[in-house]
Amino acid sequence: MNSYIEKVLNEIETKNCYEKEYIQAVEEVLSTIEPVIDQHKEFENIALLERMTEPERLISFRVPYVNDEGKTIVHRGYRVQFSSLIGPYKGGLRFHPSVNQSIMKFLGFEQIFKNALTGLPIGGGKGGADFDPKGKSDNEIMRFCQSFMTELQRHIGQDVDVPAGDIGVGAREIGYLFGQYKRIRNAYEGGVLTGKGLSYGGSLARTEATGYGLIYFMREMLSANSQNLQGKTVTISGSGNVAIYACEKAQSYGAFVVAMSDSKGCIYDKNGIDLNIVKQIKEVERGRISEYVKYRPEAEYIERTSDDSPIWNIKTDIALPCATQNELTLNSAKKLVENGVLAIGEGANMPCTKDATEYFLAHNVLVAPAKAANAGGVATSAIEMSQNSMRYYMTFEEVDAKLDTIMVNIFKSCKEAAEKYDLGNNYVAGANIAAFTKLAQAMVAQGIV
Ligand code: NDP
Ligand code: 2IT
Repeated sequence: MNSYIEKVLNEIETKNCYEKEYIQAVEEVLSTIEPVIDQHKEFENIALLERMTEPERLISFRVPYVNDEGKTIVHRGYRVQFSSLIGPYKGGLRFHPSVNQSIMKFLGFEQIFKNALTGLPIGGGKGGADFDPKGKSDNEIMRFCQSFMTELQRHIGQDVDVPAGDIGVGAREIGYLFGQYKRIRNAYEGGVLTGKGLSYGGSLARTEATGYGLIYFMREMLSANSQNLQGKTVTISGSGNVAIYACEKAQSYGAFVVAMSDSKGCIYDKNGIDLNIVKQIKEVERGRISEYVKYRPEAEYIERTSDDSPIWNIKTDIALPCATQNELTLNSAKKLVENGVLAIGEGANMPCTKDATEYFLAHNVLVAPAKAANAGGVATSAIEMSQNSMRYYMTFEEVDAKLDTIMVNIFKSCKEAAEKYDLGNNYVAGANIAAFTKLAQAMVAQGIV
């Protein structure tokens, strides 16, 4: 390995020894950009990698709220303002009990590269709290969001840092967060949050964007390898925002989606998933995916019993991990390859473990890497910001067409970077190299900051 990369990786492992997801995300990027670093000996002297891997700012704060029983609960909130190199910090908020500093930093780091790939003027950030919205009343969610925003508001702004949704943060949470921001700041700063409701500044197609974008990227990747989605069997982990709209778009291209999941298990419907049932259970009732079999008794529910999700044991042409980090392990990768999988599309952030990704690439499975393949969500957030600045709304078709073009261009960047460095169809390395090249140029241009 290049000695500069090795030195930086060693320092990062020592300095952040408790942050395993963060180390994993950095290792994944640095191990693939070696050909670029080899050509730029000057980067070491200006500590380019050290600066790129150190967040500009990391904020951690107390979030107390009173639950419906009158008890006070304290959570920990975060915002990692990772990089403002090419635009205001931009990235989602995650509310999930697993949230910690390592997960925030890994997501913030990934976001810088993803946002660079979109070609739009957005820097990278991420935030959230170790709060579980599951089973909470609307009033509890509202009080939590208000408390979270009471602190967060002093760090964000439409030209400073623009949060959005992620796991556990959807339209309901964004509404409560926006209301509290506006109340405290006494200004209608529409572009301070994205993923807003359509009645107060949201963009058409933002809800669908990440899932649709994933399928647009998959379409491009398959087509570059003489394949297409028509008639392909697809399995999709998760049943949240990304999974649902990936399913919708895949079905519209004639793919046959047979399985979806949540953290407790998966459903296998050999006749094809009825997405209206999934939407009713998840978007309206906020229920569990297991309830699907009540509506479709011919479908099967398989409970999860280990780290290896049962969904990856199902034979499929295309697997779309759209739930969470490290949800697709080496064991699962082996099973998928044994069953003849053709392509993987990462809808979630870092869903494949490093050894799983390496196994796929070594067995000629096409991999659409998260930074590129799920960038349609944040790209459409940037389109929402520009609509807010213009005080104007685009139609669904206009936004969707822009999203499609952005995904086509992202795939092109990944492919061209892979070809330039003789990496064949390794789009994982291609995405990292394309994004890194752009960021490095901006970093050199802006001096030592
Ligand atoms: P949602 O909260 O809408 O859905 C999350 C889904 O993932 C649920 O089905 C959930 O199941 C499942 N899940 C969450 N945690 C785990 C876990 N530890 N193990 C197994 N399953 C889990 O989130 P999104 O759909 O918005 O996000 C999904 C992924 O996509 C995340 O990795 C996110 O970072 C990424 N992403 C999201 C974007 C967006 O625009 N929303 C943009 C780009 C990436 P359960 O209900 O049982 O918890
Ligand atoms: O991981 C992601 O890209 C998101 N959760 C979306 C971020 C955004 O600002 O829309």
